Amino acid sequence: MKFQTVCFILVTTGFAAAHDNFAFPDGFLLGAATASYQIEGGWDADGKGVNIWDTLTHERPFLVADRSTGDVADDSYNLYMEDVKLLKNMGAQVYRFSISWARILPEGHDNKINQAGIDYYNKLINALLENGIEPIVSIYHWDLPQKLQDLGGWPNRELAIYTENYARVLFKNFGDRVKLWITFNEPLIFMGGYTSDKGMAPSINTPGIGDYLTSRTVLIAHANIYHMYEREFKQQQKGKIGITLLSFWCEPLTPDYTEACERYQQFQLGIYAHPIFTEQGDYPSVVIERVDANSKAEGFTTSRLPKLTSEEVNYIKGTYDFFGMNFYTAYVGLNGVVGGIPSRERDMGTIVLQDPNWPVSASSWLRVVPWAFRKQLNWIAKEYGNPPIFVTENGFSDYGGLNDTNRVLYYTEYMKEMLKAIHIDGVNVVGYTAWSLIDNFEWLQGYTEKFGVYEVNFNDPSRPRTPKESAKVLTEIFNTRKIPDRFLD
Ligand code: GBH
Repeated sequence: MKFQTVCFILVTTGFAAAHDNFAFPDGFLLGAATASYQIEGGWDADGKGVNIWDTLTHERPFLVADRSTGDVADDSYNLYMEDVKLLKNMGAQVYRFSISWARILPEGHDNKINQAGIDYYNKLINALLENGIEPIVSIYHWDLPQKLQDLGGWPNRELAIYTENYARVLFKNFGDRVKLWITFNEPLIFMGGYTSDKGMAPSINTPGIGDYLTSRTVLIAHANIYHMYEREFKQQQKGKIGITLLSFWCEPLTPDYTEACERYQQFQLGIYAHPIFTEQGDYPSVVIERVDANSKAEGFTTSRLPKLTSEEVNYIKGTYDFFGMNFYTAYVGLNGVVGGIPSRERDMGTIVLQDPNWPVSASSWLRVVPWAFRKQLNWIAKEYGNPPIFVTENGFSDYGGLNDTNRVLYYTEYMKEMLKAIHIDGVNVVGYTAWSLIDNFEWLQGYTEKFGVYEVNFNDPSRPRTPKESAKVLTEIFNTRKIPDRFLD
């Protein structure tokens, strides 16, 4: 009898503790995310300049799965109040959106400011704040002004200065109210715009060269913005600056391939995170060694990896207040040489595959692997000294429909793994914004892959937004600040 009572107490406290593990800590920020070109439309409205995605969709429509454009998209340029209402109804504390550079500076440079663009973002920011939602602003989410691409785009290191000047305009105009800033979204992906003439904008075929040139410009631009904010704004505005980096978990096919996955991490994440988030700074040594060696073997006199000077290494090191993390999926990794000569893939020397048993989404690259989220969070915490991590994107694609059960499962399972990383492993995760608030223009996949928790009818000129099942579940999670019991096993 006595024994039974003891057992009962142990079981119930164990149960309660397990459930507390699925609650969000005090101060943890919850919300949703979007990006300018994917939702705004108004591509030529009120003085906006042309950007590289306008150019790609207009001049090479065959690159987009459904030959669609972001000309109108969700029409958030006009319907932003609808978006604010959705966020408010969900109980979102934060909204992550990006600013269209060419809407603010039509030609990319700060000599000509488009007041209508400033007005648009002022209206959005003020509406968010009036509704108790804190803005998180991405300075750059892939829509480079065409005029800067005409100068070579990101491989041209002068862009590090132009970006600083653009960011200054944003801090001056919005920094009194915006306190969380992200310099870049996923440079790993947009540097891919310089690796193929069938890929992302600007869709230029200079693999193994244009991408590495881009990484240097982006690192210097990021540091320029961080230091400029410290010098000119931080004392008064008291905001925080981070960068958002994409990574995938790499699970070694067998323990023999642990090195292969480690290399994969350094080539995807380390290229950007090592210079910024480690004590040592600079590109990871494995990246430097392998690109240098391959360049030589390929007959290049100069390495394809443009080096950072020791001044630049010191200047870039430590330029962060938080680590923005986008996370979607995982791969299985092994040794192997793939990719053209030259290319980053070949330099990396790791092949990645997806396990056919992992559940699929509508996106070829995205399978559902919740446990990988916890592993990747731990990898980042360990490698970079447990920085504050803001999960700026996480989400699932399907082909549409309001009964999005698979998206609900994706969110609840991934959030549970994140909460284990927080409560059990001690990873310092401070916020989470779901990708995405609304269905939108999914880059080269156009409108064929849906990521929204609100459905948007793109055939209706008024672009009505309707909650999916996932919006309802996120609403419940945002309001109760825990994973509902029915999703706990
Ligand atoms: C994020 O990238 C982006 O930040 C966001 O804008 C995007 O909407 C979201 O994820 C969902 O993809 O078009 O077939 O060439 C995550 C990584 C980068 C994966 C682009 C898909 C393009 C595939 N994504 N990649 S394709």
